[in-house]
Amino acid sequence: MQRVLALAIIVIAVVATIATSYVYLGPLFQANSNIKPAVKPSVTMINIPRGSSAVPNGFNVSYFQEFFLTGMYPYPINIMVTIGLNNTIEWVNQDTVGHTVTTLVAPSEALKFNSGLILAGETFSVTLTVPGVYRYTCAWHNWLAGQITVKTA
Ligand SMILES: [Cu+2]
Repeated sequence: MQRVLALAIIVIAVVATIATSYVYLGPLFQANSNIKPAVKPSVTMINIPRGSSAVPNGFNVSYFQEFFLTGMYPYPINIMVTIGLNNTIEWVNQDTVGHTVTTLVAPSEALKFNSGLILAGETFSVTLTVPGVYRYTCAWHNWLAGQITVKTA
């Protein structure tokens, strides 16, 4: 009986942590910013769909690695998003394998964020506090690439 009670408390704690962490993430990361957003900070979701680990036809990894950094890469970037300053992006891994969100290009004053491995079914969030263009890829599956533009207005 005691063991069941302990288990129930753990389950409630985990659920509460998951439910509340999402809410607190934005305000936490904004604490040091001097620029107040005109609107309430928003969260943009990017889904990593099931089957994303399969290499698409015509993908050439060396070509990608040569041109993605310079912005001249003609292969369609899967994701292009524009968000406001201090807004959050959340990646949701709906695939059956792990992926990363690894920043290769970022504005000079910004951190090149790296998610580490986002396991199947897990999420990763980042709040971007420096305007400009960010380009990221999955470290394991380079075709999972994206570009984020953060605008001040
Ligand atoms: Cu991947």
